[in-house]
Amino acid sequence: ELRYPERLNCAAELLADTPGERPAFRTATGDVWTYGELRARVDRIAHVLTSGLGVVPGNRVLLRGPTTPWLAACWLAVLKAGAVAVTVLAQQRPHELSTICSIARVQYALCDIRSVDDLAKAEVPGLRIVTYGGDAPDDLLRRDASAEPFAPVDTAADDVALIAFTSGTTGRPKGCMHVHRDVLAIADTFSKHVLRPRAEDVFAGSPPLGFTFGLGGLVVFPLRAGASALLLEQAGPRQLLPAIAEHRVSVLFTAPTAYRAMLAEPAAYDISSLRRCVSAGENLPAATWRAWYDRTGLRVINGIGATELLHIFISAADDDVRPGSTGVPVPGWQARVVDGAGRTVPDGEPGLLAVRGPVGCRYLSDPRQREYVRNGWNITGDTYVRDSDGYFRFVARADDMIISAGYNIAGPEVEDALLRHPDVVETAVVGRPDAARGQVVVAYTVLRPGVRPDSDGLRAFLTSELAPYKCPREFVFLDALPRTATGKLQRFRLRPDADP
Ligand code: 3SK
Repeated sequence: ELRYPERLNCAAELLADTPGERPAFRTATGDVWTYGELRARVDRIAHVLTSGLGVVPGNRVLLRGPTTPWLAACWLAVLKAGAVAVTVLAQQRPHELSTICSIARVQYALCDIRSVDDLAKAEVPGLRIVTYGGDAPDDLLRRDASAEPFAPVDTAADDVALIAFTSGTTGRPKGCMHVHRDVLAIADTFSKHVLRPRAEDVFAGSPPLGFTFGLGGLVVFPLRAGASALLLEQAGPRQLLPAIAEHRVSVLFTAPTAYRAMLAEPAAYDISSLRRCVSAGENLPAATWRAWYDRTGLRVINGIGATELLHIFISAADDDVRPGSTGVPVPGWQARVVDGAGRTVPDGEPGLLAVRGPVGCRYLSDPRQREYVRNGWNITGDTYVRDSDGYFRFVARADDMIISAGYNIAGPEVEDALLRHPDVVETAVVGRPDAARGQVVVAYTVLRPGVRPDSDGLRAFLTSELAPYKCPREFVFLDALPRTATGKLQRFRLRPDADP
């Protein structure tokens, strides 16, 4: 069981122990921030927030900008000052930003100068925006601020530290509140027991800090381990490979799409520094796991996480990995597969994934709390099977099952099979309403550049991989699949009744 003191400021704790001369953050252009420099900059920002702007504990402060050490320092300073960080994505547009600010009652914003236009257009009443990274006189970094150490605000372990927004793949955003204890708990469960980082590790990856997958993987876990993180403003698959090679990255956090895209690149980079590769954000098909293993000899650590639960709660590493399975509950977590009434279903049968552990879902004034938390269990919205050996296997998002002529078909199973075809780069398999069959299976597919679309060839390939009733009736070829700003597939946009 995790035990933390009743009074706890997680930012102070993350910054406390590592010797000042050790590297904390690096950038693609070669800047290195030591722990000593990070501590001094965090303290300066905390002084600006409190003495300069009048921020008091509990105030909500929006953070927006590309992934840089300054953004990470602002996040740490907000928490150290006892305020609540509301981290958003650089891609979010004025309307989304104004909804988030209104739900979270945001009063202040620290914004990278390059991302300020959309925030200004959001026209949030009373919002005080302070920029950083530019040369205007009101720039946060140009303000006179005390160079004295900033004494962390004496927060309780149960005080809210951050509000992370999720819209899932559709719908009005939900604000998930997480407390100081939660931030350390994700490091002391998944990171400590599954990832097992070392102080010499260099972390890097693609998820932005506005997505808790990135916040954990690129800030909380490296700092808790006294390690360093390479923070990349551009972290697409094309930038990741050279960055890993140049900065000798050893721990990689990214999503299945990025692993596939990196595999599609020529093996021109020396990525032998990698020792840990984490995949989350969506399910990692066995075909992708095997292809990465064949290319690198590394066993990807697959995981399922949720903004509601802050980070990963089912996973496996090293010899415990079973390709195609997510893994077992992370130490500290419990998981079950249940029916609609909350009863455990027998092993081998699909049902709803229910989990509980050191972090729980607390939506900010949202009635959907009652759907997510039932009898103390968090119902994640995923359909899973628990195998008899205790491994949890993803089937589909609960609302992504296709029912065709009475058969239940999991879109991801068909996708996994299609991804074994050498010409297929990405695919999403959905149900389309059909008068005769209820639904028919349609595969939206992205092919390797230059490959001619050939539905018959793909169908012939699939008949040797899957039962015929699972094979798509139709193939639609696209240049790219629709995704959210955090890279999650938006299946609903491929359904014929989707909003345009
Ligand atoms: O939403 C997710 O998929 C996720 C995965 C890992 C860690 C955190 C999150 C939010």
